[in-house]
Amino acid sequence: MKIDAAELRVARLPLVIPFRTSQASQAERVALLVRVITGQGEGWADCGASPEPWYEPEFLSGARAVIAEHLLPTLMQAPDITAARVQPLLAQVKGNEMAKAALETAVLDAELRAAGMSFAQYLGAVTDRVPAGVSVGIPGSLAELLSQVEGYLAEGYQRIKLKIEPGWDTEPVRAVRERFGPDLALQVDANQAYSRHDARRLRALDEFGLLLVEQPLAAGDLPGHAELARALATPVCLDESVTSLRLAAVALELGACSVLNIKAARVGGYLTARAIHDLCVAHGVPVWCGGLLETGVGRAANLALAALPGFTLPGDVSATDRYFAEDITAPFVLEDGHIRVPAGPGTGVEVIMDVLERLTVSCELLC
Ligand code: NPG
Repeated sequence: MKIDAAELRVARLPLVIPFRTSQASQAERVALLVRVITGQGEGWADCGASPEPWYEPEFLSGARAVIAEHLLPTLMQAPDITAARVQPLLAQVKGNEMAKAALETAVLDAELRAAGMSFAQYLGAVTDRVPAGVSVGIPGSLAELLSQVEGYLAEGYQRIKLKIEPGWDTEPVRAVRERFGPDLALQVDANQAYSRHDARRLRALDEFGLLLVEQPLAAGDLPGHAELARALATPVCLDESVTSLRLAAVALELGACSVLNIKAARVGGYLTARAIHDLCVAHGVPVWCGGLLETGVGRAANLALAALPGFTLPGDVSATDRYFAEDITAPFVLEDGHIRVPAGPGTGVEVIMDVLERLTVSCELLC
């Protein structure tokens, strides 16, 4: 297929509850949505980049610029484009994985819709529903945290992830354990907030029987994570550190983690995400699907990824009402603690254009 035109649209979706991590606080999701228009139909993607470069070096207006100025012109010159050709064609551009992932995903969506195949089928899903976890931001108080966790558990969420930072770690974890008991599937995410000197502080989490501690140290510090992994009983999981298949292999080789969070946006798309999954399966390393507060467009594709056999831990794939009062696709709902994997062609969801138009703050057409 050939890309005739593409639309880059920025939409603002208010969050139902502000979301704070050790790095940033947000009250809305500002989404860069990519629509490719081809002779055989359209494809959509939700680019993972945030407005500020606080989670990853990439950020929204940078992603928009690199797509418009470098990536899209290259793809639009190609006479015959498939999702599998996107990364090789874009290889001259270094980094910018989220921007590349958005284009690969939109092309894959168009390709699969034209072929009548779902993302789940294409990626090799082995289940039609996945267990839902939920990521709980850093709240204003312990009481607020306990009430949020209680609410999520009442809704049926099967795993709770607490955001932590120095000064907000053992106390909230202890409080949640004491209140909800030892059987609660519980993990923590530091978003790089600790340093190698904090090993003792992190070791204090060992007594709580956590599933894992996610990204405690700086993204570039793979040796530090390896050292920490040897010092902790709690399994170390990587997120921000792993932006490619090569880095996933290096991390496993160094023993820098024993669990991996896979986000397709962070690694350049669903094809690399699947390759990292395959690598982890070969190494016996469990993986789970991370989230970036995606709209329904991004969540649909994440659900397909989370249905692959190596995703043995519940992911950050929650129901729509955990994020937004109004989404740009039909809502995803919890069914007995699970979310259904879309089965229709492509991502299997349709964008509700009048809602999207209302939430759009800018839109540019490139042709
Ligand atoms: O459920 O989509 C979700 C959110 C999961 O905690 C989550 N995401 O650090 O992984 C993260 C965090 C995040 C959200 C990071 C938005 C950056 C932007």
